[in-house]
Amino acid sequence: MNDDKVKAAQMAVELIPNQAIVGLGSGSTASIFIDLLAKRANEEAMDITCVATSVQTSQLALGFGLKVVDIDAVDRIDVTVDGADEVDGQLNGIKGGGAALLFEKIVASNSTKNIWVVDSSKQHLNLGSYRLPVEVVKFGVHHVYNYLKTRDLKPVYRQQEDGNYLTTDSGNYIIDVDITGQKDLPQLAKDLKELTGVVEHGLFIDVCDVLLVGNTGQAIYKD
Ligand code: ABF
Repeated sequence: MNDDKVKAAQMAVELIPNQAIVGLGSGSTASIFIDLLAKRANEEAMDITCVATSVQTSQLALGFGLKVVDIDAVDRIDVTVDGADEVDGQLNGIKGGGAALLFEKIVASNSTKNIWVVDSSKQHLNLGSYRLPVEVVKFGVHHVYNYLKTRDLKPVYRQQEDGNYLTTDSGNYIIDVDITGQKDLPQLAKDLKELTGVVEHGLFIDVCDVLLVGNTGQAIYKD
């Protein structure tokens, strides 16, 4: 287990109130957080209800004995803890390396506070080292792919090990694009979102409130 991810997850667990509706992220760091949260919830008899960002996370949390409910069973999520693939100095990020970006964004946008847990390898001055995932409905997907090509975004279909296209929890495909050199990310986010067939993309702008960096022990708050 990566010690830096464990440290970030530990820092996050300490920020969870005793009574809260908690959004559970996906990915390896979020999984460590879920394990630690379950332990603390049990030891301190916390009143915690969770909402998961993927089927895998839901199963993991239930396995640890946490109470998991459907997102529509709660009015609001108090705090969500999730990982990220890349984060810039303004706490904007790329997420979706684990293909859970759609549920992650829905949970994040219904959360009062969003905490991201990372190690410092995820921090970059500008976003783009990591390819941006774009979730696209299957019908007509190749037309979206072709359009992304004309935008010079170098699209690549996300594949599984068996060579088939990966299908998300919502039954869509993922196309990963290269955003290196894109100067106006809010505009790119808007353009992608407006593209018919695109369900969501992994650019999370102005979402993260607190970034916890495991190996440096830093808690960076959004301005
Ligand atoms: C999740 O965390 C995903 O969006 C992302 O792909 C993943 C990356 O984190 P980790 O390194 O913790 O697995 O939020």
